[in-house]
Amino acid sequence: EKNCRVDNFEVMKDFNKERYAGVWYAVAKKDPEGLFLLDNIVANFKIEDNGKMTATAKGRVRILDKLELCANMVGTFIETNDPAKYRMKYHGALAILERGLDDHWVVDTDYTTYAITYACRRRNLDGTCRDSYSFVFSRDINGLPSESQRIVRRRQEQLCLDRKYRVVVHNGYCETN
Ligand code: FEN
Repeated sequence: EKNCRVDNFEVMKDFNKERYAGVWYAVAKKDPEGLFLLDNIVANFKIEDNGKMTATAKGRVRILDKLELCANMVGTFIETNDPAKYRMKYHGALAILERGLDDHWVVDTDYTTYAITYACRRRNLDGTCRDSYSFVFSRDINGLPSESQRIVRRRQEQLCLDRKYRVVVHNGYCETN
């Protein structure tokens, strides 16, 4: 029987942040409630000299209902007992952009092709997730090979988020804006 309790979700075993570093293109996402990055989402993970993981993320947002811009977001990652489960403090380069503290769980990755991340912001009393977001990342802006797609699809089901994802468009908007 299927178990959608967040505490039972499996995450990447022996997660290696050094191998995870570098550029990842979001190719699909499941949105949380409220404001979020729309598309053209590119993340760049780094390991700082002190060993801590940080990341920048760009993505298109729509503010004030009609103004579009590229949000430059900055995240710093706080380690937990599980190497694949981080707390991510993030803020935007512009003060109007949202800031917050989210989970950042690396659910699965092969480091060279795909990654799938998960964040549950709010839980129901039964331990299932009330408000989550998730990214499917690819090293290749053009998407994932079908072998990786099959793996990702299975992970999405395990997160109880199958069919909740949308494709993330990359049309160069954040290279020029
Ligand atoms: C992640 C990759 C690693 C680094 C970071 C990531 C997460 C970024 C998040 C961004 C949220 C942006 C929002 C923008 C916003 C995991 C990709 C940091 C979680 C919510 C608006 C829209 C409209 C408005 C004000 C602000 O604030 N958008 O009027």
